[in-house]
Amino acid sequence: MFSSKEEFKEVFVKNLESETGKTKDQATEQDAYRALSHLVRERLLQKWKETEQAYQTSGKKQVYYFSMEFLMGRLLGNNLLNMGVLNVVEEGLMDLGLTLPILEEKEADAGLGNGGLGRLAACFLDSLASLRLAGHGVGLRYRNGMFTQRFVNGQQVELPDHWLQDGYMWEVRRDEAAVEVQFGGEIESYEDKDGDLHFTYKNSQSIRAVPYDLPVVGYEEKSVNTLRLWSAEPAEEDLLNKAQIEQAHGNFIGHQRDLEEITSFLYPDDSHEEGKKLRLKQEYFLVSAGLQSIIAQFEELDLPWTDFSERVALHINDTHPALIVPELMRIFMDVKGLGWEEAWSITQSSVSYTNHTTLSEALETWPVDVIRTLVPRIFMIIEEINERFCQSLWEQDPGDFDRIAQLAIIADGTVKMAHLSIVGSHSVNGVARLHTDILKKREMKAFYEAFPERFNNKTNGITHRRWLLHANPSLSELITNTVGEGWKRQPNRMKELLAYREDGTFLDELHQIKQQNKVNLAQWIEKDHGIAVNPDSIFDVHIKRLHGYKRQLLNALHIMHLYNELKANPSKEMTPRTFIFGAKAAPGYYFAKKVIKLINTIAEVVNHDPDTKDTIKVVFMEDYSVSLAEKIIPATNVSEQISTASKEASGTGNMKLMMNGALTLGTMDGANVEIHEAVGNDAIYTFGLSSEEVLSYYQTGIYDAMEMYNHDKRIRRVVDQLYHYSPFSKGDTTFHELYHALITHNDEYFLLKDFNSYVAAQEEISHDYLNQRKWNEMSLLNIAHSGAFSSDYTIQNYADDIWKISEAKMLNG
Ligand code: 26W
Repeated sequence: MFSSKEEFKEVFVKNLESETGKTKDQATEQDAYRALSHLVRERLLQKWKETEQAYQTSGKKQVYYFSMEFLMGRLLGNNLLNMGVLNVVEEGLMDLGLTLPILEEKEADAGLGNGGLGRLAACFLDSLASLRLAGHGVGLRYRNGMFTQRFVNGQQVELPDHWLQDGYMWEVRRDEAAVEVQFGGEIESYEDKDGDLHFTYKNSQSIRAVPYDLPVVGYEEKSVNTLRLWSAEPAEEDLLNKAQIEQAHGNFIGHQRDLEEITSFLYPDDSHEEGKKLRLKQEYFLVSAGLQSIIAQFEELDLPWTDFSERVALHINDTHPALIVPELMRIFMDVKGLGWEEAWSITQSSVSYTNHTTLSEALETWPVDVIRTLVPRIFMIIEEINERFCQSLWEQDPGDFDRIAQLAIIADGTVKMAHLSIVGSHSVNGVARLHTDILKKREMKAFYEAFPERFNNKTNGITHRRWLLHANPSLSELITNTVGEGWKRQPNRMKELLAYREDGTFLDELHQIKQQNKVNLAQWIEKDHGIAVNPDSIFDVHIKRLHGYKRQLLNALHIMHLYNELKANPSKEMTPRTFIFGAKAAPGYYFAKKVIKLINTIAEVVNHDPDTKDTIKVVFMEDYSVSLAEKIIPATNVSEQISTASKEASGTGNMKLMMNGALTLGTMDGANVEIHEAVGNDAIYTFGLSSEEVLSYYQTGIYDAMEMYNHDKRIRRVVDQLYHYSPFSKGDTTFHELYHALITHNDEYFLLKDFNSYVAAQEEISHDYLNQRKWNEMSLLNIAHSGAFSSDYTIQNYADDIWKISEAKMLNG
């Protein structure tokens, strides 16, 4: 792209000056960011077009990953890295008196996701492009992404995220590919002269879907794939009609707003299905627009419909895009004239589905009435799918009504989206070994028994390019200097680092890098939060969505416990710690917001108390996001992965932190189990109930939180501090709900049950950290074994087992 630093400087300055009309010295950092991004984007276009052509002409299958969320973060740095020009650009900018990381900060995060599920989708796109696989994302262009979080009086306040405000550098609007999506109205059917049934829509509302494409640059610019984000606009015809009717009423603007509302914001909830009509509208809009454009592309190939599933794989990221199944049926039958059997067989062999959670409150179901009014034809098709499915169950096992009732897609006036997804797919996967086992043995047992061949596991992964190469350049450099370049394409080769586990010089270097990253983060914390933290303390990090099952409250209780110990004995020996939190709570999740308030209150107390402030510091970092994660993760010593066993489907933060040399403090949950297996028992701290134990407690109902409280002084002390007068409660009732969750509601997530083993594990950490040599060796083990969790391997497995796609050859090599 730029053969030399000098060439880069020349084009960059020319670009900057011609775009802004300012001289280089007059230009702002924002100007420089824009000029640089513009330049990069321009240079990508050629490869992007080539990739598209190569895919279309190669005759290979393409996969479309449908997801309501893509948590992309910033793209500039990552694109420069993948294009192989990061160093040239960084050095060139330096000559010009500019700093790349500062320019990168000018880009707004594309925060089009809540958490794990959305970030996984982003990592998958990076791996698809880097492995030269023809795979694209299909999503929504929300005008407001994940809300911006602020703390006022220690409480979370949500501000809208206007990420498109200054114009987004990485999108290309494609008017020519716009399609229309129909909502509502009534369905009328008529028979033609051959006796075939046809359906027409009366009074339905048409909404224009306009795609915006984002380039997804693969490593070494092997290929540039596409993330297509759909935006809702009023359809022209509809606008004209309505304008005529409504101008008199002056309600025209309101009408336009209604139509655009569909892509106005991301639902900020990742664990409770809200059942809001607008959400269902979003889901259908995504599915219908996405499928129409994919089908149009397929039709350009002039192939019979029977070839569809050999050319196209459609993946649904959780059940949110599950309407793919009936929508595909609708298009095949109503628009393309196929019969049911043929349409069904093509649909099933094209569609696959990933489940990301077993939390029952997160499983999507929609009231029949809501679906019927919003998408009447789709509802008819779902009914037919359900009827035929129940019929086939009956034929397999006549008279087993229980089984049919259990598996039916429609039951009790609701449509179960997970059932629709399983029935309409050829593959169903969980996201970590334990999670998939739980699906098979419990949550989806009856389906597993009916269709064992459909179920498989695909343990999650993360892109080592963003999370190591980009986020932690100094560690990456050390790895490269030690084992060569090979690990960048074959991350498993990080295992070659194991040869250095007893090499004092190497371990010292590793330590130095971690220390420097901690100093950098400490500076950031000081600047942003005004809190001075000690870089020699243990950086203990808990970053993820705020949720009961993720147990940030357990971490908080432990800090209260440490405070109590120090207050009782100020000269007590304690390894200094900095507890760092990052988490957003769903706006309507009352409990979660109380936990934020509690942690901020603890911070106020311990950070200022002369008996504790030099030993414990607590920092709750505002507005946790992908780019903030990139700053925190390289500086972490301890990775808190303390979910109630069986609840965290996989976790992916656990992998990012391990890859950056943090030691996991975790329960045997999700992918922690596989991390434990990879690093061995001596390089991880595990504690707490097993998933078997948790599930059996839920079954028997014999757990008694009150008993834990009554029989354990340390537990009683911290729990009482929530309810009675304490330095934290200051005598008011702010934290009573937290007390009630633990005592009155019997501690649903077993915090009290796991408290003592958690404290013991933390004590072991405090002890081990003092032995720097041992700590660094454990850290090395984590880094060395982390390559296995690169999403490149995960994606290769999806490609081989589920999608059946292979590397596409580019036209010019
Ligand atoms: C409709 C409301 C809603 C929205 C999103 C319910 C549930 C979700 C997601 C399934 C929540 C999610 O992000 N799940 C996480 O997915 C990650 C990627 O597989 C896993 O690593 C996490 O364990 C899982 O919690």
